[in-house]
Amino acid sequence: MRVVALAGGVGGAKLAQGLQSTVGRDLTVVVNTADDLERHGLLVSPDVDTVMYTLAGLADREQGWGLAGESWNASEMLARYGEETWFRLGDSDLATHIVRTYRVRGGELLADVTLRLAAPLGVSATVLPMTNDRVRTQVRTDDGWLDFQDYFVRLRQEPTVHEVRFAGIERATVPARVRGELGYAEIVVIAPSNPIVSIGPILAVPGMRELLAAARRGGSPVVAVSPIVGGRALKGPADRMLASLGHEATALGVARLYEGIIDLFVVDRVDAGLAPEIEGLGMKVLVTDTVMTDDASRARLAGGVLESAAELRA
Ligand code: FO1
Repeated sequence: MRVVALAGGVGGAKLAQGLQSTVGRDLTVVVNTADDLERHGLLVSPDVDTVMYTLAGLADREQGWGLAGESWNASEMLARYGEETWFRLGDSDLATHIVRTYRVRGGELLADVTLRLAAPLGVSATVLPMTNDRVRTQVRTDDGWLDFQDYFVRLRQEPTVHEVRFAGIERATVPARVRGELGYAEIVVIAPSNPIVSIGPILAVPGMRELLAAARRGGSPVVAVSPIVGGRALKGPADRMLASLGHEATALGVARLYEGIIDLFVVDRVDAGLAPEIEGLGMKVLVTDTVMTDDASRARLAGGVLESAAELRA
């Protein structure tokens, strides 16, 4: 079963790991790159790296991002040189950014560089960026427009977000390899990532929605898993962001954002009561345990999602 997952960082990486444990090499993960940034002259792709490290079994599981057993000597030295170090880069993680940066600056496409980074780490799935082009999420707060990581890390997601934009998105294109994988996909899974700033940019890459629509026309269902459980985001600011942008901060609010794009929406048992209203949007609903606390729950959710999606193909 060829599966393509669309994912952001931590929540997306967990489900991707469950999917990889189920379908192995038949999984492709298309990852948000609008959170990317330049630090100390290096290109950093936080969500791509979170997915890659998680699929390689190398991630710091407590933090969700970065590498397990990381040391921070370079960061301390950078601080001595007067560099801003609020966005922390571990010593081993730095190697990833160094290799990414010189290969991209040498003319390689980000998609090819990402494939060449994941392979030596032993990742069996195919990890691809949503685009090779530069796209940057910015959020409007009371203090004006901020770069995403300024808001997310430096300001700890405290400011209220009034508006979101993806700078550069109109010129971005879907990488050829992503087009190909979506063309072959038998099931497309939208991971339980922030629908506004993680899945939002992926769906906003010109041509991406059409590729999902073509998959559906070809009989391959698109399934999304709610990142909101009982009205709360499991991680990050998705609940507050939904509310401040005028959406309902519930699984129903997320389902409304995916209306017309998906065939099946997966909600947690605590949200079973929302199922009739979600079905009213023209999608099927799977009610199951969606909170992924360990490898077993990641694999269980992935298995359940794929099984229900496969029934839609039959
Ligand atoms: N998140 C933090 O909260 N603080 C950090 O200092 C930080 C550094 C960092 C470095 C590399 C990387 O791949 C991810 C990093 N993240 C950090 C996570 C990242 O900001 C978020 O997970 C995503 O951008 C949101 O999806």
